Amino acid sequence: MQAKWRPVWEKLDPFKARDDGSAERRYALTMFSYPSGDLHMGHAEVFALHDLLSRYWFQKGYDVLNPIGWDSFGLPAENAAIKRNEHPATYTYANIETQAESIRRYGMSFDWSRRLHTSDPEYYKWTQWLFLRFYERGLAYRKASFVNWCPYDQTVLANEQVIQGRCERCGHEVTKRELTQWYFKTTEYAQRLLDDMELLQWPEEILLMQRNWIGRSEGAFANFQVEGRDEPIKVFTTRPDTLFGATFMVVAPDAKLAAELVTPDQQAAFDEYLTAVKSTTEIERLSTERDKTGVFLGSYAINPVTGERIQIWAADYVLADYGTGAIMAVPGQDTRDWEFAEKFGLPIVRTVQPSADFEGKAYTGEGPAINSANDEISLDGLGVDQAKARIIDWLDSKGLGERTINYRLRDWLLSRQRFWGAPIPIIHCPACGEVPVPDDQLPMELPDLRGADLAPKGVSPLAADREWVEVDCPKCGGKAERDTDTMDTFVDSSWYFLRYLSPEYTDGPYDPAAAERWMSVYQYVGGKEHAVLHLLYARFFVKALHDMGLLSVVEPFTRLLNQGQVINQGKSMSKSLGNGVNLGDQIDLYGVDAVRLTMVFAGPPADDIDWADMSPGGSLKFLQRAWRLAGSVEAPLGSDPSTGDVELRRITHRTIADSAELIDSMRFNVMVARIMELVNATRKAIDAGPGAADPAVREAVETVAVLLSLVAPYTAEDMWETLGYEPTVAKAGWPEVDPALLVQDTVTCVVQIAGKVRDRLEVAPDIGDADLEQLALASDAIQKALDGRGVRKVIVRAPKLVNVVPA
Ligand code: ANZ
Ligand code: ZN
Repeated sequence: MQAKWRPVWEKLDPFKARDDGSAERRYALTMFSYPSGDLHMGHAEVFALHDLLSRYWFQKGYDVLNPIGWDSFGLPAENAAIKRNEHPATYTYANIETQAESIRRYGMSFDWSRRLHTSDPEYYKWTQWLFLRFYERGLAYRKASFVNWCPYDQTVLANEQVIQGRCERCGHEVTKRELTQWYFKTTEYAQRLLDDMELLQWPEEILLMQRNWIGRSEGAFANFQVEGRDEPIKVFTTRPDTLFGATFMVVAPDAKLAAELVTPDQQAAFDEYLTAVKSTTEIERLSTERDKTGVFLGSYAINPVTGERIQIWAADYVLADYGTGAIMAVPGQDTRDWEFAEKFGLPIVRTVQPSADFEGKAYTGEGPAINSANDEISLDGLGVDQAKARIIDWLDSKGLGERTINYRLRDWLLSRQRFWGAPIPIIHCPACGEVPVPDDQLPMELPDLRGADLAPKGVSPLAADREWVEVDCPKCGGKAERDTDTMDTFVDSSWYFLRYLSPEYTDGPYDPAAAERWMSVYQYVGGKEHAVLHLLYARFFVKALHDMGLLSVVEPFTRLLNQGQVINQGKSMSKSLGNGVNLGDQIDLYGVDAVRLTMVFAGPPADDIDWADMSPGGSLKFLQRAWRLAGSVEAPLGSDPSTGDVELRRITHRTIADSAELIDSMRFNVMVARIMELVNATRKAIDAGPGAADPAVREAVETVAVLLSLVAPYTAEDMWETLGYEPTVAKAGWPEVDPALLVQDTVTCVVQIAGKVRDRLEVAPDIGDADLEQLALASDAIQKALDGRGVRKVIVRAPKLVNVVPA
């Protein structure tokens, strides 16, 4: 069937978006793939689910845009290429061809005319162009700081790419390095990223992950004077009400402030400590289980309300890039501070009265403030919220602090010390500083570096190509150097859905008129592993583009569907476990349609699919049963179904109506079950009467073909041909439902009085007990038989029986 239909479809090209205003537009998008190897079972699942939706909208008559491309820059391809001693470009483009062939074989309804690869110069020219627009607005900037470093990939990573202290790509433990790097100012959008979530129809789980990642907390800044230093230390606290209990301070050892505060006699101890801290992951640092470590810096601060002289320590449980990188430690109310104070013998003062039954260390609960008064202000007796408000007002009036909101979200570190990415279009000039590459010189192409050693060494391989690096400054003409870092692949994927809209457009990254017509993406389908990566970055990009006047929408993806994982024998597939399942083998064994059907039928789309529990052979058998129906039909093409068997017609029309509802609510597996029921009913109608010549049978089989076209395109196309139609069934149109055929059948309900049948009622099969009781008692026959007697009890067994017990 593949050999027969592929050329026909490729010639018809039925899935090209028309974009002519002839129908309502719908943008269907599936996450594009990394070209590392051929398609795998995970692709097979996401493609099957995504294609079902797109094909449904095609059938419904929408002008669907369903593009495909490759996220072809990046570490996975680069690492794989290096391992094979190949150039990343060779490896990448070969894989793209392999995947493209597999996708066509899989029968996807893509508009291939919009195909793109993010590693093509025609694409990354615009990635660079966008970078420069961000740069002009101050949304891209360079700064030195301690950054996440992957010792295996020899490159920095964004916070979002550190998963439980490990590199998102290779799984190695991440360490810290001080480097000057490029950032996008995602933090400027923190609040809007939160607020606009209300525009999104996304799984609550993903929204929650983003909300936590952005991590908004309300609190205050408070200033602490330092002995012998002009500038005070500013701290961020969510519990300003506990200020009277701040008995020492802690700064992050890797923050600049620590190095400034350390006194000469503590320098050696501090240096030793800092070295140890650098190899500690953020997860470890924040862990409450870990033994507290730290070092006294030798400096003292003054608590602004108690006037006490308090020690300043450095400890790794305070992070350099959160809040201000310094905290007031309140052991009485904070668990980590308590542990630290206990270990190093620092004073502890409770400022919240614990409840009577409390027997712990730090008390983090509610209670009246205690030990919190001086000559000017008293919080004693106030509850936490009141005390917070009072102290913030006081700090504010004294110029010692202010109310504030803090976000956990960090700016997005975007530069990478690797070859296979878009070069950062900046030139460093000793005289002019950072100079953007002029737009008309874009793309700033990668040097070829064929034959060069691309293995990660901690500096970008681009730096080794002196001829490429050395340029004339675009501003002063003097000797200057190109930036040698490349951009994170997530920059490429933050705007690819816009390039699809006008892939040939040369006046900008996308045609603004096309964006006006198609955006936002109506439905995005892909994995939830991107929750705080791609899905957050793309939202940031779209908001920034909106602010630049380049886009009218503020969100990229209106709806989101996250498919589950395909696992095997209860575990993720992996080489080391030896439980991998090869997609090509499955297709060879059962065919494309059976694999697709199995994926859709496995369960709700968000659930994992254990391939060991699946029966692609069973799917194949079902498809053959469905396919044989087409050959059995005897009623001629165009025969009038209204003259056909009403029972079968009821089932057909109910299946069409239910399928639409089930797809809209993403219950695809149930829809497949309904198609199976229709197939069985049709077979029965053929074999046991009313027979193959009944026009209702033709109607039923045509319906099966159209419904199946969403999941099993080859089988459906073949059926369509047998039924006497021209290809393609993909555009047959969604069958119209006759509402008269949806009216539910009724059942007969027997109404008894004291066990004797007195009436029969025709009722809906799903009638409720209460409704049925009311109906029974209202019946004339029953009222007559009761003859004025009262009712002691009514026993209802909906929908079949009501028994009235008279008084
Ligand atoms: C005093 C205090 C007393 C605090 C108390 C908490 C409880 P969230 O809610 O997560 O934003 N903090 C501030 N900056 C920090 C940093 N760079 N590294 C580690 N911890 C830091 O947490 C805010 C609280 O975490 C702040 O409020 C501060 O401790 C701490 F009973 O200040 B708190
Ligand atoms: Zn210059």
